[in-house]
Amino acid sequence: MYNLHYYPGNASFAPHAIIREVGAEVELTLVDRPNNGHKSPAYLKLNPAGRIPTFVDGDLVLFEAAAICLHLCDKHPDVRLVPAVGTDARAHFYKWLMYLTNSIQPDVLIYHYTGRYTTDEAGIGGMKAGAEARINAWFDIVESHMGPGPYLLGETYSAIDIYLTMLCRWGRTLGKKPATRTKIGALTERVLARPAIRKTIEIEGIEGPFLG
Ligand SMILES: N[C@@H](CCC(=O)N[C@@H](CS)C(=O)NCC(=O)O)C(=O)O
Repeated sequence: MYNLHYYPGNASFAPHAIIREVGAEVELTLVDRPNNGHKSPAYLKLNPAGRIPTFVDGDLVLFEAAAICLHLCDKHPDVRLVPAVGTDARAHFYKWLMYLTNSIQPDVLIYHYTGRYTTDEAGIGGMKAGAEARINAWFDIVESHMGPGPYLLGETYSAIDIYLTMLCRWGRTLGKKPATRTKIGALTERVLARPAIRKTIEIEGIEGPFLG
């Protein structure tokens, strides 16, 4: 049985949702984030970065949400949450996943944890504003380059739609909520209507509008 160390709505959300999509058995371990449980010696043994999530399957211990998502997609190929290897669709899947994790996600983290990225307290406000502008531009690129949809890969739902929806939640306090863009909004609406996603939200106890 899989074990996922999670905290509601955190980067654990995408792997958790994929586990629900594939119908695998999972034991969830709620990280005591308010008391820095993710910095405890026991947790750091599993995840030296002290971040959430961590995935355990027997001897396999994995950190990094996107890596966990890819591994789960590989383990459950029948559910087809990732296109076949070597196809153009797979290449676009890689492109969008890397874009989400390498371009959008870091700037969202700078926006939320600005103080960690500078020693100049007076500059925090400006840095946060800069991060917000960059995040808006990144989401604009998704909106203008994702094709007719309804999903990032067109007609085919995949793991990256879940990942994008998670990042839209993380951006819900921005002046311009990511999912207010037309295509992204339609995509997230479909994702959030899926029983597996609704179940993930319910189990994590996430209340209120998911996208703000
Ligand atoms: N690149 C990591 C980022 C994970 C991450 O930033 N997790 C956040 C929660 S969403 C976290 O653990 N924050 C606590 C901290 O950094 O101290 C991943 O995708 O797994």
